[in-house]
Amino acid sequence: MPAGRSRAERQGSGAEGRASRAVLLVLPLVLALGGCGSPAASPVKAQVACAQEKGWLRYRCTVTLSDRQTGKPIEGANVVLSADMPSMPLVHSVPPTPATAGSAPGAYEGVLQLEMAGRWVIGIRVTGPVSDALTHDLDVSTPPG
Ligand SMILES: [Cu+2]
Repeated sequence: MPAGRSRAERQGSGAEGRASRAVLLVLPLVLALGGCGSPAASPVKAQVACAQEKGWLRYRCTVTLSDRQTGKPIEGANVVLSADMPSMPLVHSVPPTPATAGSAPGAYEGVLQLEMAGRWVIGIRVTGPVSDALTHDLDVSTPPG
């Protein structure tokens, strides 16, 4: 009997160990999804601002690209914006939109027609003098009225 009890106790602590390992695995994923970013090694730094346009769920996103090392604006890049909802895989199909050069050096703008309120992830694909793929989270609220 004492042997049986000690085996049960070991099983119990094993289950706890597995649970805490699962939490540790999930945490970096959650952190990676939060905010705006790219891998630390990325050569490109991107500032992204999306503002609602006239028309429901239309957003103008301005991406300002600079060299992470020198801080200089990246001009003459090809920038394509895309949008997807991570919570609804394969449900939406917002067409990728080429962004055009904005007024400030290194700025690129494109308009995305989203399809519903909720958390969207804006994809920013950069090619040209540098290549990179970045993302930016955009929370779209239900319009008033
Ligand atoms: Cu959706």
